[in-house]
Amino acid sequence: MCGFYLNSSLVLKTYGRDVEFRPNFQTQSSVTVKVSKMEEMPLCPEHPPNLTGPFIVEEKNVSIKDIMSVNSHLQEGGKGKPENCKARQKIAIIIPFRNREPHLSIWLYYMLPFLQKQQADFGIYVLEQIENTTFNRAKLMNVGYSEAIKDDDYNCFIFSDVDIIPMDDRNLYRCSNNPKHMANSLDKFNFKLPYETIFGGIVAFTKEQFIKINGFSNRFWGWGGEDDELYNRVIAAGMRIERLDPQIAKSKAILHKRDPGNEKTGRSFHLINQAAIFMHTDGLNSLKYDVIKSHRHKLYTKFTVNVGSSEKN
Ligand code: UD2
Ligand code: MN
Repeated sequence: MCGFYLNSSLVLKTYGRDVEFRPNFQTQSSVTVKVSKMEEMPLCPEHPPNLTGPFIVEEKNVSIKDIMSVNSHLQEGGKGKPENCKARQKIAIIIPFRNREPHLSIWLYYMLPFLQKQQADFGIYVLEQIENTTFNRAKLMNVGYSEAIKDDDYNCFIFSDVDIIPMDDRNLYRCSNNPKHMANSLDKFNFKLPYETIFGGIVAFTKEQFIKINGFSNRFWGWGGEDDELYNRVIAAGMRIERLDPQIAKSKAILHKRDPGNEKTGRSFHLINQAAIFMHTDGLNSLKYDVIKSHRHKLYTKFTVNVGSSEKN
């Protein structure tokens, strides 16, 4: 009793609020071991050592159960990190989503092993928009960013369509000194840019870069325009975009019909050229939404959200 008393009062003085954990020596020592292991871990190399280059991406039926069985070491919520080194970036992958389960399965099937091979420290976030509202891809991206930063200390955000998968593991899923356009070499466009300023599909921003442009516009309802407006924000903020060598950036875009609820309305298209003005008031700082449901799946974290409707915005 005396020993315990002495120990706990000592701890009280030294550790303040942690006092209730201290009498348990088991806990104390395991925490110490973990901390020192992290401190000792070297930084991961800039170029992951085990990359093998091009691979074939097939559109096949894969079950979530099968994907789970080969990714058993992931943490709940679709989080992974290298075991023996400390990653240089902490990456949130943000995927806008509604009724695309087969595409999400293919994406996870290829991307979870891909990210681990690249020694990424990552979390996967699926932002699902509720039914009966016009789809708003850009707003879902802002919601994904906002929820991800509440969840973990990410410093890199990769905003990716659910239907694009890289075909070469040298295409590093990382942020750069400037915002990066990563869907610059798609099979459906013969691995060429359809136009020079295209900025759709997959883009990567550091936290600072994304804050600098106030995120995406929230005002693009239905298909199209939001990616071009984003490009204009980047330029207006004095940044430029980067792209990888198209040979390495080769990616598969799954072909599909336009989804119901994501028709082209074109009503926001006049905003594309006004990005420099509206980016200050329309974006992360004006974002409103309700989380209807959040769910930590083994392979991803999903937020089902109400982002409102075009009529009210
Ligand atoms: C192009 C762009 C895309 C976006 C879109 C216009 C490229 C390579 N892609 O893609 O980034 O700018 O045009 O908005 O430049 N989604 C759902 N459910 C839906 C609707 C959309 O999950 O009902 C998600 C899904 O992640 C999808 C993404 O939104 O990949 C973009 O929609 P899309 O695939 O219909 O657009 P697409 O292929 O024309
Ligand atoms: Mn698509």
